[in-house]
Amino acid sequence: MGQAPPNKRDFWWIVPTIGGRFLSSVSSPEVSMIELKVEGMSCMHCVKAVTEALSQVPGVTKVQEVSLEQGRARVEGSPDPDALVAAVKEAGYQAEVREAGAAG
Ligand SMILES: [Cu+2]
Repeated sequence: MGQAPPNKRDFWWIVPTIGGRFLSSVSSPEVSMIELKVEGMSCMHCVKAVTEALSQVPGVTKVQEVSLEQGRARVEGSPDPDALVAAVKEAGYQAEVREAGAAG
């Protein structure tokens, strides 16, 4: 009495392994990509300002791209799209959500 049988001890190794797998497979589909159309950028300073504005929106995990030539921005994460637009507008540019969906 008092000593756990070997089988029972092994069981505790299995549980954290399954738990870790479960968590990582659940969190990845939550990462989505949102593309914005951004108007009014004319130089690299604008790109930087938009990048910084987007990166500060809650839920944004990464600003993937802000393109001056194509007038667009892409962010990763699960932010409120309206908050992204508001952040860009606050920085002094026009924005609208082009596309929101799960990243490949
Ligand atoms: Cu500029």
